[in-house]
Amino acid sequence: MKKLLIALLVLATAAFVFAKGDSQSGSGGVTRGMNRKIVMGYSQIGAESEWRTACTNSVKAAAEEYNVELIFSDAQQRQENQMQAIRSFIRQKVDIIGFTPVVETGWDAILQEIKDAGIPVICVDRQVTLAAGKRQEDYITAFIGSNMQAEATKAAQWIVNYMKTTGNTRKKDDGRTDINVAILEGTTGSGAQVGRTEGWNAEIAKYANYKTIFRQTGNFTRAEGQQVMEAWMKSPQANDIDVLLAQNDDMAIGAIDAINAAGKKPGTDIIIVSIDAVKGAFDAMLRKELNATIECNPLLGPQVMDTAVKILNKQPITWWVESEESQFDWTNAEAAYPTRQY
Ligand code: GZL
Repeated sequence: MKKLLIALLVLATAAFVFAKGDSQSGSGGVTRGMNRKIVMGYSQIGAESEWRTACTNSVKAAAEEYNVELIFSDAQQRQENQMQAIRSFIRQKVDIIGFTPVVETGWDAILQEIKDAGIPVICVDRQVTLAAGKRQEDYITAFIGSNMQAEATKAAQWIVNYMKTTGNTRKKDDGRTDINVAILEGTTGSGAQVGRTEGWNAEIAKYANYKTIFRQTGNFTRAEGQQVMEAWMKSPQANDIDVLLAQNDDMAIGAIDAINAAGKKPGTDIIIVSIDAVKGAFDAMLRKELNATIECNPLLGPQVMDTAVKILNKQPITWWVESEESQFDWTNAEAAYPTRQY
């Protein structure tokens, strides 16, 4: 009897393992919404920030969820690596290509190669700028990402409102009306840096008392944001900085370390607003070291896969569906934190 029970247990376990293995290979069957499994080549720019990591994780998780075979390439922030990866995707005859252009320009030739190969392409997160007379829509099947100008407009509006009420403690002390701004820009020439610079400049130009006294790229990384801020805090104008705009949270967090090291109080002596709304920004807001962050949604994976299926099924799509985004500061960060997903 005992031997029979052991035999039955062994058989049951074997059946389960086979089924599980089968269900996995079975999931090799078809992509959700398709009658076959599609192959997507995806060129990601790198892993420079919390935001980028969240975006990559979202794309990979969504590929699993949709049962899309994902050929994923990390370009280490180098455009030439993206070109190589995309040419490899073309050679492999993938069904569809997804890519985040590290910078806006230099894509005309490769987009023509993709078009000649008859492969649809989804641009994710950052946009491209093509040669004069060329339309993105004629080379890129769909764009999925945020409105970078709008994010920076929100940042400028938040700063102006805040400095009118509580933020400008210095104005009371020394009667100055000018508000001096330092700006940490993202990767030079990237769609995020170009768009956020345009959005901020256009909005802040409405207020003559805002003066930009520092502007430099921190390349969207914490380390470079810290290095640049350290240099500014050692400069003769260190004490003139009223506001810091960081074009992403990682640079703001690095700058906060530098401001603390210089013996000043981030969030009080220097009012800081950044963009992304990653968890690190919420931690800094709860420490009262970051004043506000404007959300930029990295959880684009599901939209990428859904759009890919629609394109390959020749269903109608909207070329750009702008991400829905919020903003956070000391009035709502604590309540929002527990449900944040990145
Ligand atoms: C914005 C994205 C930017 C983020 C940074 O959509 O391209 O790149 O703001 C990231 O954190 O590095």
